[in-house]
Amino acid sequence: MKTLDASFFAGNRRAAMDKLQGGLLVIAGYTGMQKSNDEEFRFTQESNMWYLTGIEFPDWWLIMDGGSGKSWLVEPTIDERLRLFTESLAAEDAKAKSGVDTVLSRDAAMTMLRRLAKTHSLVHTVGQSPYSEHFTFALNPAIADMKTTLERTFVKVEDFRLPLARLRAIKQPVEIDAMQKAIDVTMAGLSQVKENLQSYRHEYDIDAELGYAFRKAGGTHGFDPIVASGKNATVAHYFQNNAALKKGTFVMMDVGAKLNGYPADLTRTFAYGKPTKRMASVHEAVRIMQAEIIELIKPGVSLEEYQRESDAIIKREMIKLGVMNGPDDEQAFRRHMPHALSHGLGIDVHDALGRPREFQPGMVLTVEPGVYLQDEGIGVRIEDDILVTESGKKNMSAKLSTTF
Ligand SMILES: [Mn+2]
Repeated sequence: MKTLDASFFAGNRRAAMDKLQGGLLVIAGYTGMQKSNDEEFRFTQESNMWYLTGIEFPDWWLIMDGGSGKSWLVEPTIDERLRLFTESLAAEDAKAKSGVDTVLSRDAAMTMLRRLAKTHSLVHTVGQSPYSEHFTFALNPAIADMKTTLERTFVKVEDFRLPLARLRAIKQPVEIDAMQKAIDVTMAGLSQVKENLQSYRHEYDIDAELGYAFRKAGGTHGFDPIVASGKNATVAHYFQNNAALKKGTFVMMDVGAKLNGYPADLTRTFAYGKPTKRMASVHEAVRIMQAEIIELIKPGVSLEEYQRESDAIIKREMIKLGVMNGPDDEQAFRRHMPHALSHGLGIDVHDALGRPREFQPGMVLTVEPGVYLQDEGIGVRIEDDILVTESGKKNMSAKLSTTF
């Protein structure tokens, strides 16, 4: 089986070179970020940098010249004392991992960029996410620092995020295999939780069970897990996972193992103790809408049509539940389903699809409708990961029952 080795990253660089049409691309990997005092967050690489190099250490750069077809890695300057304290990546290992055969120092890279600027007025880079102004957290400074550096050296700097997103949106077989593995591990963890559910006493018992299952399989959590019981499940992104479980409530788990660079993203809502009739009908409504929405997905269907038809399905079920006054009751609709129905899935849990007009084979997206009844303390969400195929779609998590 083909693996995510140097040939994968080299192939990704070749595909990016084609899109560069003789142009230059210079991108910075992320820098390490402070967690507290002298402690650092566990490092996660910027996804485009990972896609093109596989490097998972901070402060590396990649330079690609579409003219010559050549790539260079740039290693960070790390003094010998620091090297004794912190794991770092040797140049030889960086070459083996990425398939890039030249590693430059920062100084040599700056000299080369100034030389390239004599023949190229334009350089491409990976800029900030277009939504980043809405984020409530600090951004990784490496991206802005690189842009500043390039603006000092070149006449014009253009963002190459969209062409890369379009490449990344169409998954290669080797990526689909990696994603299926992460999904399989996540399904196994959630099945285990379902089997043991009545023996747990707290949300954190479930959190621990899932974390154990993911680590034992060689993975990690792909994102902070959500284990939300009772009314906690009416908050879309609950994260405390500490509450005691109460009989006769739902517990909703939105989790994903990450292995080999690719995370799963699955949600199931199980009953702790015996659910009320009302809870059962809310759960059934979400199951029905989710199954119907998945059936809408196939190549050529526009995302606009998908959204419109999905909204109609969700509204129909909400009206049946008596939580919307009619199909035009947008306020109730948004209150009871405040998050996105679907998102791309890839190296990023919320992976850009590159603003496509329609579904294309190779895209992987989540389908995750929910109904959140804040006044009744009931929250239900069900999420599967769907691969768009030539003939329609494949539900990659179909083996995990959606029942409570
Ligand atoms: Mn999701």
